[in-house]
Amino acid sequence: MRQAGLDLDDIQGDVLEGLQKDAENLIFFKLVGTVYFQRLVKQHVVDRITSAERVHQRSLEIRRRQKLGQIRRQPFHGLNLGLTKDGLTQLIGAARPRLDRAFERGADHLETITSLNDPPRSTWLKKFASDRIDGVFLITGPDHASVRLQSNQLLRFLGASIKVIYLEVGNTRSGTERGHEHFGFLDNISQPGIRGLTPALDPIRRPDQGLPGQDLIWPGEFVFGYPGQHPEHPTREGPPPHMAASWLRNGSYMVFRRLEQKVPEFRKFVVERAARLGMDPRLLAARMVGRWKSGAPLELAPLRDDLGLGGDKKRNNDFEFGDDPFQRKCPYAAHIRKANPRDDTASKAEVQRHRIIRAGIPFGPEVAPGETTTSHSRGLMFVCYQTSIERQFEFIQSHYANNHDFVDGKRRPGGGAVTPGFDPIIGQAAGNGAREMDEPFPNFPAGNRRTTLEVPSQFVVLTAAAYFFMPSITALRTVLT
Ligand code: N7H
Repeated sequence: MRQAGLDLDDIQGDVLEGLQKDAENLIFFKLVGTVYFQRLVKQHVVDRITSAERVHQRSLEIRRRQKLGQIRRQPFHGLNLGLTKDGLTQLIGAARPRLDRAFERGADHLETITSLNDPPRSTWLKKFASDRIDGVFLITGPDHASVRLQSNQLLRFLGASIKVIYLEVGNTRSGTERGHEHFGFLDNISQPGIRGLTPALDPIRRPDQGLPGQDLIWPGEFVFGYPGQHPEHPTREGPPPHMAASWLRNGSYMVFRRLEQKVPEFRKFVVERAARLGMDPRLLAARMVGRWKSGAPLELAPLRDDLGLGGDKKRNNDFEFGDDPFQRKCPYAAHIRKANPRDDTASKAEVQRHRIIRAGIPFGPEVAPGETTTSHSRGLMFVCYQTSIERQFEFIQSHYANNHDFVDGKRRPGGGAVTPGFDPIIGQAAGNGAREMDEPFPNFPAGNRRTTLEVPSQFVVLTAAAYFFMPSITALRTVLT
């Protein structure tokens, strides 16, 4: 069921369903010959940009093959291009329209860093922070070698028109860890469904969901030019987000954050604290995330992992938090309960206006035998899409994850007030201070033991960040080049 008007041919492929990737090179560059770059992009790049339509057709093809039991896939290469505020200014001049406030400020602005409690820019990767970043190429494929080959070809086309500031190739993990991020948890389970693109599995009984538990969101939350969410109703159509210029249509904002993960330190912390609390370390880690490593959500498997549930797309996202009012199954501060509180606040309509589409990829090597403190940089190249960086990504980071009072208004079974604490995965305290999370030990199915988890340091550390606009393919062909 495709909504008439969702112009997938014009939207870049990473935005809605994500370029299918086992490896991805992110090439951050500065423009050095703008006019030359514009000519080369028009000549060699625009026709190679992978559209959302191609990605969508590829997903359908993968599903068809899976149904037939065919696991071999044809290699798929993707190419997308994003531009920062500086890149847009280089291409169309200083008199260009002003976009989203957060985008115009940029991820490396002191105000942004302060409002998100991010580590200072002086601690970011030296190379990344060494010069102005005007844009990013996303080059995806089945493995490092083919992605490097595609990247080299692109860089040859572009010659001296750009200077590469930083590049990094990420890849999905292999074997039984495929699809899992570096702490070991299955990722990419819960994404918003897109009205007009994601089919409802059960259109009669659940017309507002794609897969069970996957709420359908109006596309204007992620791509310009379409209706967004209604501010007061969780499923009704709302107005399209404001566009500063008509060429923003079919474009989207991309947030990039290179998040280093201190895996050996995380593992050691979990084992030590679990012993202190007298609980299984796997349960403690699951209570920090809200899901078990298999992907099984605590709301449906509160005490032990359930591998069948974890891998079952029709069941592993089919839950809300409202019927767990005392965090007996899943702590209020667990990463997924913070990042998408579902029905846990006074207004679901409000929560649905703070959704993002995630499209990141892990980077760095596996933990080496004997690596007890991190000696190789590894983590997640976090990428997400939205039409307001301020209302979507930044809101989740600052008002949910970093806010120890969120979700507010919660009570103990006996009536006392609760401070839920920080998201122990991505929450950041001012000045890199210590964080606390309420109720690491489960009081399930009953019980009244009060516990607090103190998290003295970050296991997820920001090492680079930037905000991009992913223009429509038409804008890349016309206004911008
Ligand atoms: Fe998170 N993790 O391993 O703990 N994330 N995340 N994330 N995240 C999710 O449901 C993780 C980060 C969201 O709808 C899962 O798909 C790690 C940032 C949202 O129920 C796991 C890092 C932001 C969801 C992780 C990281 C978010 C989500 C469960 C950094 C935004 C969906 C898999 C290194 C500010 C919630 C799944 C929902 C899920 C982990 C970053 C947001 C396992 C390790 C920066 C919205």
